[in-house]
Amino acid sequence: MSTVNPVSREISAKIVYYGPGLSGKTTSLQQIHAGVRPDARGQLISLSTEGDRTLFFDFLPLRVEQVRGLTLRLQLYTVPGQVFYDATRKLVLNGSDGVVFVADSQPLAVDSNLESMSNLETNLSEMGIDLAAFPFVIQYNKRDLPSALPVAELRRQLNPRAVPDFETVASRGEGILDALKEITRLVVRDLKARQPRRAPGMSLSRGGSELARGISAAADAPARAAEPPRPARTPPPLSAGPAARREEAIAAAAPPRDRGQLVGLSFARLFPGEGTAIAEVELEIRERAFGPAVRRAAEAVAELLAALPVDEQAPTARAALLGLDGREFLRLGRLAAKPDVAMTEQDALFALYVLVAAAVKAERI
Ligand SMILES: Nc1nc2c(ncn2[C@@H]2O[C@H](COP(=O)(O)OP(=O)(O)OP(=O)(O)O)[C@@H](O)[C@H]2O)c(=O)[nH]1
Ligand SMILES: [Mg+2]
Repeated sequence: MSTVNPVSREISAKIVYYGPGLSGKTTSLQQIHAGVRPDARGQLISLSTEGDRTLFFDFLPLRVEQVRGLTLRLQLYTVPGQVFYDATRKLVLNGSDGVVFVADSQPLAVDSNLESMSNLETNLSEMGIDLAAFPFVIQYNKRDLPSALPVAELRRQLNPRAVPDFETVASRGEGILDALKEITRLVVRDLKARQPRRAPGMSLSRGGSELARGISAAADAPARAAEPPRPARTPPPLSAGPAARREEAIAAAAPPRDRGQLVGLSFARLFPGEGTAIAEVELEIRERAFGPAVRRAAEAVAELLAALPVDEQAPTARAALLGLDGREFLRLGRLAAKPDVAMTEQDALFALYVLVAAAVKAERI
């Protein structure tokens, strides 16, 4: 799901490369990685591959400078194309802002292209998204192969809505950046279209209308794509620790009655009935017990990751899948190992922030 950070003036959006097995999704990301200036891209991370096959996903962060001082951060993901990895595809698709469908042009891939396209529609609709109204482009890949079907035939099969489509040879990088530029354009246009005229309650003293659009788009985004019906599975409980301590923490986080508005302010209220660990961390911070606060937050994040419904075992991989910033996740781990005497209020607030971010993201899965 897209987010906007008005302080750093950054918009962040997630684009997913979808399509049948062996169609060229991973190769597309590799070519983007190779074709983009090093200062504009992060590391290409491929999680759990077996030979050529993606078992989990690939991830490539990009930073695109935009006009008027706005920076667009793109997170590109691939899904595993093989039919039996549908649960992973759903997880990767969650919160996406646009999709690039990579079709295989070979005649033997006709059925798997169609199956994958229908699987995409189904998975998006389960998340409350109509593909017809979603930023979407198609790559007809492997155009270099002599057996490649005519583009008109592929269009008839896969592109009845006439979305932007591209002939690509991913293995040589041909057409890949054009497809990426187009999906980026559609994603940004979609963000703008969904923003109200004014960002309510926002003081935009710096006057950037582009930023206003971005902020209000961010405010609006969850209402559209990312409010998928909550699965039956209840989110991981954020609770542990002695019951008395929990009650105390919950009481402290309770809505203020006749106190000042800010007294009792708590992120725990984002998770009615579940934000116990958050309330505990906040209580530790209020009591200036920064070491226990950091450790409690790290422990709660670990519980949250452990409860994710994925096969992947490595915590960093789970954190990446959840959408946590890898550097922040690692920093939390380092902080938790620091001796109490060296722990600062900033450390504890940072730990609280990572925990809240993780809990918000986990709720969306
Ligand atoms: N000839 C040709 N081969 C390609 C092209 N694009 C990718 N390939 C080859 O097709 C094979 C599969 O490519 P991948 O990018 O791994 O496919 P994928 O879509 O990620 O596959 P899964 O991870 O299983 O879903 C590799 O051997 C690539 O080198 C292309 O445009 N032309
Ligand atoms: Mg792959």
